[in-house]
Amino acid sequence: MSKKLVIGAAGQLGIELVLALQSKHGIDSIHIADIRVPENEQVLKSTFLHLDAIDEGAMHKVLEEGQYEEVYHLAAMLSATGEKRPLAAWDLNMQSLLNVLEAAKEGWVQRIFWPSSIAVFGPSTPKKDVPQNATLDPTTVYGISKQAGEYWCRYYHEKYGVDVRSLRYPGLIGHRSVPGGGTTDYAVEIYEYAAKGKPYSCFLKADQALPMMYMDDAVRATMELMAAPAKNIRIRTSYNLHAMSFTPSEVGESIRQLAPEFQLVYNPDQRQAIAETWPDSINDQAAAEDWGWKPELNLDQMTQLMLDAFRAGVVHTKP
Ligand code: AKB
Repeated sequence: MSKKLVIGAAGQLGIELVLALQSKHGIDSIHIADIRVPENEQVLKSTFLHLDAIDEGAMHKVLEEGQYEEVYHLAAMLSATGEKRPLAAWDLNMQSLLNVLEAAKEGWVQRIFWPSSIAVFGPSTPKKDVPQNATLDPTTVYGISKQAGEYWCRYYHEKYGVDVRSLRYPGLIGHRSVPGGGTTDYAVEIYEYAAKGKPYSCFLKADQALPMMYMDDAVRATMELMAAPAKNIRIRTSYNLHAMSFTPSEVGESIRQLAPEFQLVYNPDQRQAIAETWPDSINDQAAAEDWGWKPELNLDQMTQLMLDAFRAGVVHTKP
């Protein structure tokens, strides 16, 4: 039981996590699953399993046959897309999680990682330095599914001893994969436009601060959480995680230090209303105490890395 499976391997986080797991454990130790084929040659060197995560029978067949040491279950519909298809978002986000938890209860999986999000917070949560045990008050279906999922994780841990671990990710910013359907996606797109010398129209307001994290920090947090001794994991709902907090206007200023001609305009859409319910910054002391979490990258360091990567043409292209 030393194999690891990433479900949702074609997604923004999936691609990045598979690359990191491959380089740590070897290509053959990692299996990847998704309903679509990942658009990344390196990722596809691992065994690919076509899987609809909502299909209980198919999921259980894969997990029983695979007998995985670790399953990273990342398949989900994010906040903005989820508001367009609320019932489909609920079905995907909940049913797929329950399929994995049941498989672990059967003993087919030793350890599960499942992502939660800052979307569990809402209007009655404090805006700044949100404590680990703050009120959860989600306003999106995505956020409701993450809140419910957190409690399902704790339930399976307490009732059945399932070793399931989780992080409340902020907006994730990376250049090796494309985000899809999130409220924080602007913070990836903006770099791609800037690197290509194109003006960017931001779908959030200039002063909308949100918690964000460079992808390498997020992947490292995930792997450190999964490598920690089970006795250290005191929180079985989901850990707060923080790295930086910035507004679109601040990221624009950071870009202009390296690309002075960059033009940024604002055309807020329905995603602004979602962003307004989320906090600015998060207190992640519990993660630091329990398994040593410490972010490494700040906004300007991330700007340099993102612009360099997009300028070198390492990645996807949208603009
Ligand atoms: C989204 O914007 O929906 C996600 C998230 C914060 O979980 N990036």
